[in-house]
Amino acid sequence: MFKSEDTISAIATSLGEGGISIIRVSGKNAIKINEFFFRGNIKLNEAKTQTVHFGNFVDTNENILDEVVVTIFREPNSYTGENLIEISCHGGIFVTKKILETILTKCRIAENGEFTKRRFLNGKIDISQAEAVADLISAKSESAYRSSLSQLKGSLSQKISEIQNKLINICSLLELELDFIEEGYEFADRNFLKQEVESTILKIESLINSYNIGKYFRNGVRVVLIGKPNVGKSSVFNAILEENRSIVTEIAGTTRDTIEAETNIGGTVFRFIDTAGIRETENIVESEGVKRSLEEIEKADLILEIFDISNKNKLKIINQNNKKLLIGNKVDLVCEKEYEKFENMCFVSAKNKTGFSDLKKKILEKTIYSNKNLTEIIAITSLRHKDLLEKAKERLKISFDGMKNNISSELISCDIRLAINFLGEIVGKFSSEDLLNNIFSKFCIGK
Ligand SMILES: Nc1nc2c(ncn2[C@@H]2O[C@H](COP(=O)(O)OP(=O)(O)OP(=O)(O)O)[C@@H](O)[C@H]2O)c(=O)[nH]1
Ligand SMILES: [Mg+2]
Repeated sequence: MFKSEDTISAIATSLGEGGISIIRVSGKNAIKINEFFFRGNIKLNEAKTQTVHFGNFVDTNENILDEVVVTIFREPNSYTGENLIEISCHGGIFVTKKILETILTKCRIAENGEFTKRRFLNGKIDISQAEAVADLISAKSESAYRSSLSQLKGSLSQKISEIQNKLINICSLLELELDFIEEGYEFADRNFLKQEVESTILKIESLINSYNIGKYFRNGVRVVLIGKPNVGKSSVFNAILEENRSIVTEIAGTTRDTIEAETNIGGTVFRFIDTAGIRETENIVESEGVKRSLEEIEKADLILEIFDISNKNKLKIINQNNKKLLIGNKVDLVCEKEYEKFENMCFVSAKNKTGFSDLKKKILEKTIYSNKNLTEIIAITSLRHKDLLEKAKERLKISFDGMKNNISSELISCDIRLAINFLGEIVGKFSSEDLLNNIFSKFCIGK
């Protein structure tokens, strides 16, 4: 077990006015330190683990700072695995800081994420679960919350360890062969091994592909609306958001600047961007708008290209791109037969607000549900995980080619071992200090 001599403390709740604030103290002397400042019916040193005590919190001159409730967690039954105290005081900025300052006369302030780092060092969670804690705290949508919670519960760790176990099996077979090389034994059927490696590569690929979706869960999906002037981009934008966010007029060239707004579709945050209609123009302001529209296309995760299907002159596709949905607007102006001839288009009437639930479904299909292999909500959200998966995949490809070319078992198993190590770094029971600092520095203090 990780044993740190120094005791740390920090405010665990966000600093502002509220009902209560919680100050955490963790480490060898956490209980002793609080004993020093706590005046209640019980001596904290004698209190049992997971018990709660009411009393006064005093400073070094015995002045009462606040009435508090102290919760005791004795090692190993605490968040960090060490002795840990949580002091709940009144939720004012001044009083909370005052109590922390008093405690800090006896110990030091915690660094960002240091409580969770100690939890990791004490083997209560692996590194991918620790990263999920940060994601869970910053989750702003149902999907971000669900995926980080599932990672915290160990879904990614489990998936990785399944893959690792399979690879370890392959390695043992290959390495066993080495011991009997002179006798000419071949324990493992090469075709079987090739299949095993190939199926593992596919599993890893599916995890790599889930990165985009993980990114969507975390950061939201950027959807830009483009099209010729007056086709109804701003009207469609407003209808999706169900609010009159963008100005709509019958004058072509109404929208000049890009306008952004967020809405939640199916539990994920989508950021929609209304843009200026794209056309050749002499007007300096409008042409700057057109330039911005084109820039937005580059940044988008999905493009909605809007057409006015009542106007034949405005049906030319502006931008060829596979991350695009074609939308025929103003269906209220044409008879049904007219618009059935347009293929692959999603039809709406911004005026009558029809077709939008279908459109939202298509938007989800094109983004969140585009990865058909994504069975559960295991979507990797960290670039670090993606890099390691890619490195593992590369090694497995090399070993797969090696098997095809009858390279010696020794070299093949060497590459598979490297792949196992890369996967190991994702969950990393033993990780380098640099890596740990990098991961935990992204946390807030007190976590
Ligand atoms: N009949 C009908 N009119 C619509 C519909 N959608 C938009 N319009 C009208 O079309 C005109 C242009 O709408 P906007 O939403 O401003 O079009 P835009 O593409 O944003 O135009 P710019 O910003 O100028 O490029 C307005 O007069 C709208 O009322 C629709 O579904 N049906
Ligand atoms: Mg507009």
